Amino acid sequence: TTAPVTVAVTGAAGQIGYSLLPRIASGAMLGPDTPVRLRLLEVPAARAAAEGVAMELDDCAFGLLAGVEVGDDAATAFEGADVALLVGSRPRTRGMERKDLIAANGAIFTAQGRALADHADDDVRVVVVGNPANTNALIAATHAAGLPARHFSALTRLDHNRAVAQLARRAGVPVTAVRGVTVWGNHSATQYPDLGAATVAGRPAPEVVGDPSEGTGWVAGTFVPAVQQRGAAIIEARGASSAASAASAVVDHVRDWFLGTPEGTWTSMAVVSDGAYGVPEGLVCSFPVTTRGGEWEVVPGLRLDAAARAGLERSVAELEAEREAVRALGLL
Ligand code: NAX
Repeated sequence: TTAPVTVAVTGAAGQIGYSLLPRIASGAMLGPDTPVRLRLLEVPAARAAAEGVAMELDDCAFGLLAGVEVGDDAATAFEGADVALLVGSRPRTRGMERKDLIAANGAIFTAQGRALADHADDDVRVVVVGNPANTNALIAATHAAGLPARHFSALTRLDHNRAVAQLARRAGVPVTAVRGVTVWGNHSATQYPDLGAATVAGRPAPEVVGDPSEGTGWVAGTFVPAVQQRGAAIIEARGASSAASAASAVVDHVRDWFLGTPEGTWTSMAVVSDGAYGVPEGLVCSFPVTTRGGEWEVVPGLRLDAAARAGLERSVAELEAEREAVRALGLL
């Protein structure tokens, strides 16, 4: 076995934290040979609850868990962190306007970006889950002076996994038969799940689902809105937002980032744009990426049909509006 990897998790007492922490400690995220040391960060009011989660982690007697520390100070939680999972954020409450939400989260992610730069390992990889995830990642990366923006990402893997699962179910195949799905844009209802380059057991997905032409049939009528609205459907059914699936997506995102996407396919991840596919430079946008060893590359040369192009443009417009709102608050 290797030396323990230090993983900091914010929002540790929340519902995603509760599903996520045991998965990390079990080795699902970094592999069965890598011990992990967990740092749980919470707000003071939820610190006691996070201590309770830490007690349960002890009670799991995970062989790979090298230690758990709980705190409400970002500097301490991020000290020497190799991986930082920024799950905690300020939820939207009744009467709160969008700009209030952006301001509240702007303050959190500005402070956490600085704390990461000052205390985390220089090679830390950061995943922002707390919403608005893409823009929170942009804020954190901007304030993390000295850390490469490429080492910050936002989670769109849940959207990606939802798209893969919907396609597999429609085609009547296991999810492992699906390749080449992409989620473009923002982690919001404007995201565009794209099957244009996807295959099912090696055959073009649009053909398999009986929808070979652009913008008609199952893909446009059912698949795209189902993936875009899946978060709302879970809330409707469960009375609470996605948690186990979100945690599982974080595990997948980090595992693939470090251990690599499988040969012959890619995943979706929101990363800082270098202008690829016409996405303005600097926006944190979901792209098709291949990953390995903590690095990522946007998959080049995909052809977007008219619906995908329009969907990406709409989502990018929303990302630009969020960036403008953050700039207007003086947070960038
Ligand atoms: P919960 O409200 O259950 O938990 C959030 C926790 O974060 C709370 O315990 C809170 O005390 C803590 N927190 C707030 N500010 C903090 C700070 N500054 N430092 C440390 N901890 C802090 O929410 P949960 O369901 O766990 O969701 C967490 C976030 O993930 C939300 O913003 C949610 O919208 C977002 N999601 C993002 C997804 C994605 O795919 N990117 C999908 C799932 C989820 O909706």
